[in-house]
Amino acid sequence: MRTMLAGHTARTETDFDSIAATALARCDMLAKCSDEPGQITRTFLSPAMERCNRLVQEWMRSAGMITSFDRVGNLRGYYAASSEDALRLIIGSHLDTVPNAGRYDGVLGVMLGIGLVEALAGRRCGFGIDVIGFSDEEGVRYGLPFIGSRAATGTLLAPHLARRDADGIAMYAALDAFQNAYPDVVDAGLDPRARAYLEFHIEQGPVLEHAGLALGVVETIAGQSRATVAFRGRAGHAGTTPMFLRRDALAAAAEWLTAVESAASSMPGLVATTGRISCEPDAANVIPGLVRCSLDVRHADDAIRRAAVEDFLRTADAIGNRREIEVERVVEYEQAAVRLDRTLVALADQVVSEVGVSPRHMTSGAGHDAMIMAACVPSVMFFLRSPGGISHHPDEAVYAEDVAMALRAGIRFLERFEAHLDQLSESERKSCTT
Ligand code: HGY
Ligand code: MN
Ligand code: MN
Repeated sequence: MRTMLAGHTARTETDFDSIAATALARCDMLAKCSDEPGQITRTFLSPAMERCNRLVQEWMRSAGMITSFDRVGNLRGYYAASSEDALRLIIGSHLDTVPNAGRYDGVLGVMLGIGLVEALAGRRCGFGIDVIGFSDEEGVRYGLPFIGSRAATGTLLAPHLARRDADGIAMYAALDAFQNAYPDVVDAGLDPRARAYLEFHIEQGPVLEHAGLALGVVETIAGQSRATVAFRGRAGHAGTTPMFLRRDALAAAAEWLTAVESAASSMPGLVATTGRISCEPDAANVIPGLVRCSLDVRHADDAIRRAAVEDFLRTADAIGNRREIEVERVVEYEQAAVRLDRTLVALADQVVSEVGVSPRHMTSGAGHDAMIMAACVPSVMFFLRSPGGISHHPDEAVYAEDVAMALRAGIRFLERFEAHLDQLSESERKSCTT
């Protein structure tokens, strides 16, 4: 069956399989762009990110796109419309990773954006397509997620730029160095003609696999809070200090972690994680004096999440009081839950059913650039099934046939979006100072 795209013909169905294979091969190539040998770790403005960007830029150019870097290192590829000054659809995701990551989180969404342009086979739509590879979504280097999409939506603020990485390099200094190395960077804001944002992403969980579905449609993205809790006790000799005289910071933190885990386990739809912990002086024969724990709390309902965070921090205070341990806690960052655009969700439902998948609305427990972009333009996400439901792990996987399915749905989305453009009036473009 040939898909008509507003007077243009996309490639045949079988071509989607080969474009999907190319997208997956590119994910494999980008997996080699890592800051750490033997694993996939690619962080904000790192040398590995530069190698990754060079490859993606090449692929964008060979797909007929005009490429540019913006001031925060986002890589942009523009595929021109059939007419000058046309409105635009942004298709994006992120190119950075967590430490020891899988090869599809974020990256596949950018490869599918390029793949959709390739599936147009040189034909032009009635709107331009901006494919964006965001420079940082995971927040690994600066502890602040979504640097790329925040810059695009005007929410990367001065206090953020002052944050320092593990080597003490401030974000503004890292950006200065990048802009010196790339003097022709463009502004990081959205083009005023941008009217919608589309993101493809692996689900990173077990729901679609359990339901036997290749694709899902994201309706809501859960809100998240990130905090740091420090337990300050007293370091001491492990051999000479009786147990009753200790102020062991790690024992206090351990009690708190298990209290948080059991409390979170009893709150439906809530997840709480301590993924990072530091212990000083970190010696086997010294009682820990200072322990710092990260805390990541998520829920689709912001009031429930905020109440849970407060509850967990009060629990830390209570444990500290009882153990004569000082507790310093700070909520570093929070992002409200976001409901994606209903009209575009309906459009996504339509194209998913057209490719033979029953539409499944989902809440995403993972954060995505779409939750930031939604502040400026109507946004929509497709999920692809995650075999084994695993992510943020080298075993992260995706089925080639699901990637081809995503391309078929994506081409039909482009077709429908064209007919839909006039409804995305100026009013849809919320006030985004960038
Ligand atoms: O942590 C997250 O939700 C996403 O992977 N950035
Ligand atoms: Mn991730
Ligand atoms: Mn991601």
